[in-house]
Amino acid sequence: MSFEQIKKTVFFQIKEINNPNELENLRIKYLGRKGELTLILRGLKDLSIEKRRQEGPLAQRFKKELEEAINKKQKEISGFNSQKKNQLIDISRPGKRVLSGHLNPLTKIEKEIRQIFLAMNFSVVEGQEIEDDYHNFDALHIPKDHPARDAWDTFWLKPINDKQLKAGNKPLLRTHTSPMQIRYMEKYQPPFQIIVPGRVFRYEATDASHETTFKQVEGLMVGEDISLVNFKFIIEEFLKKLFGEKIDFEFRPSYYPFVEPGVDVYMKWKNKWLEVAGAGMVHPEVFRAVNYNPYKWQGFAFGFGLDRLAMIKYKIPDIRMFYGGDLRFVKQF
Ligand code: YSA
Repeated sequence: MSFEQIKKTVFFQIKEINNPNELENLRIKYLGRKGELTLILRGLKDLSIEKRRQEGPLAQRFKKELEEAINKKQKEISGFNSQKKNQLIDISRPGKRVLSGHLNPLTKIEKEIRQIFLAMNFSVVEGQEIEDDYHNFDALHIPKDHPARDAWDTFWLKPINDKQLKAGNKPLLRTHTSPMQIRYMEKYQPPFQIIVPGRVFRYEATDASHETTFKQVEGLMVGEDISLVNFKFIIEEFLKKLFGEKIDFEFRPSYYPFVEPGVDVYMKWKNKWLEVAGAGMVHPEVFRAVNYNPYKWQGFAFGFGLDRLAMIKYKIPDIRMFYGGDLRFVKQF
């Protein structure tokens, strides 16, 4: 075979080969001691000086290309074979541990709380994090300039149009989940019982039990004969299901403009009493704001601090750990 003929066929042949024996045979055929290319190269010395100068370098380059193509194919074939070997499963070998992610304790406790209330026939409603001052304050009987507004230090947002400049429409990050009481009652008629889990925001200093962003679970039950006794029963049932029968908690009188009477729920944390919820019987003015007849309907409402419940349940000493992003913390749950 001439040099040109070999060139035309050999690379095509290499492409078709898929086992090491065939490849070795090809190598011997062209590059072996008596191989076709070897003989051509050996014959160069018999050519005239001019022809040798012309064909010599071409033949050497071709030899190099051929050797490289063979080496490359060899690697391909051996890689393929070892891959094939790896595909055989040795079922006697110990299994490989699959690393799984972890739920943040706040997500975990929220899931549990949703289940507890669903089992008590409550519906779960989602709210919005960007609110207006009417729903966050006014409709909840907290008028502008009322000192009670100070209890909810607010992140105000920049109005994006003229409408949002007007009192009542001013945008803010909700400071509590209670505005959803208003939004729900504006849309639906009683009787009903709902919870609203969600994130809230406060412009305040942080410490072991205070964050600027935390979660609350709002609750609202409205009907014709709802009393403080129903409220007490639901709260006790909820806490028992979340913490077990042996729990340390107490109710204390409190004040919120949107309830009458107002109550706080306290639980033991790090051997101290910690407020875990604000609550009470819905104020008649709140019912008036949503066009409910306060002589016909009664209701109770509550707002639990979800982070604080999680701190007590999982014995977490500082609320800021939830948002610290330390995986060693999250992996414990
Ligand atoms: C009251 C009466 C109702 O009819 C309905 C709801 C409420 C609760 C009211 N909306 C409210 O936000 N009250 S609160 O300011 O005392 O917060 C409620 C709970 O959220 C607290 O008991 C506490 O558990 C938690 N909390 C408050 N500020 C917090 C906080 N958790 C973490 N960081 C903070 N900065």
